[in-house]
Amino acid sequence: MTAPGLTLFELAGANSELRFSPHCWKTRMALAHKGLEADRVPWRFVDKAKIAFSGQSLVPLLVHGDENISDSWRIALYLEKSFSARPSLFGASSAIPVAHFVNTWADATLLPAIARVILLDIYNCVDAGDRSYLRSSREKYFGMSLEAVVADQPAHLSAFRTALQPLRRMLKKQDFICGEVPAYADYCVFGMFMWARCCSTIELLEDDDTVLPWRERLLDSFGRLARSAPSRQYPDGRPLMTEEGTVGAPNSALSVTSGLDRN
Ligand SMILES: N[C@@H](CCC(=O)N[C@@H](CS)C(=O)NCC(=O)O)C(=O)O
Repeated sequence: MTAPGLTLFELAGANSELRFSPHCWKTRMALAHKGLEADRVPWRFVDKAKIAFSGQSLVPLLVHGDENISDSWRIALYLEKSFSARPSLFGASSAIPVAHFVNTWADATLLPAIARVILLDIYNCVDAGDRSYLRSSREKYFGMSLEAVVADQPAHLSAFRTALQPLRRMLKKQDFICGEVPAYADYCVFGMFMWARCCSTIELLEDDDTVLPWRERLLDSFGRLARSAPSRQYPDGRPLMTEEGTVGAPNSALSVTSGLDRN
């Protein structure tokens, strides 16, 4: 269902079909959960003027009629309230603070851990016009060059996997963070994995990780919405074959494949 006037501004890569923001993915999944479709507008880092009407400078930005809602968490709350007759993103209202904790854990722990693995891949995904902004803003944040941030990639990957331990233990006992069916807390964490999948050929999970079947289930949910989204990474984690037929190494020149071409 396309709700009247529902428009989502999403961060896009050099290929405008590559929508890689972890926070925008939370919103994509939330909309799908509610059975809603939005007009999805590609947005780039340097396009600040295009969303200035919202009084802030970040995406996701959801426009619904006269309402401008930014911040993925606030968008989730807005969707829950505005489309209350549709499947709940949280279940009982008492579950909202717990989902908020999961969102905060994903943003504060998982996001920086993944950034230390894929930051240079992200740089290679963004549009040429976005590169100097991305480099300078992220180098300022990390206090070092992008190359230095990802220099010890194996150690950063290992640190990320260690950070997943609470999730790993939980998913030994249940299919989703929210129980038998997925809901918003799942999407908060899944958005982080979509970020990596979209931008990088690096496989974040080991083959026997119990987080992996959870990620697979979410890739397949809502008619394979996430699996079929353009990305750099095959679902099984194998490296991308470039147009030349060679194996694309992480950080190599970007060729975006549509997931529709893959299994
Ligand atoms: N807490 C916000 C974070 C939004 C955010 O940081 N969005 C990034 C894209 S992933 C952005 O718009 N960055 C623009 C910039 O860095 O200038 C949310 O959950 O939506």
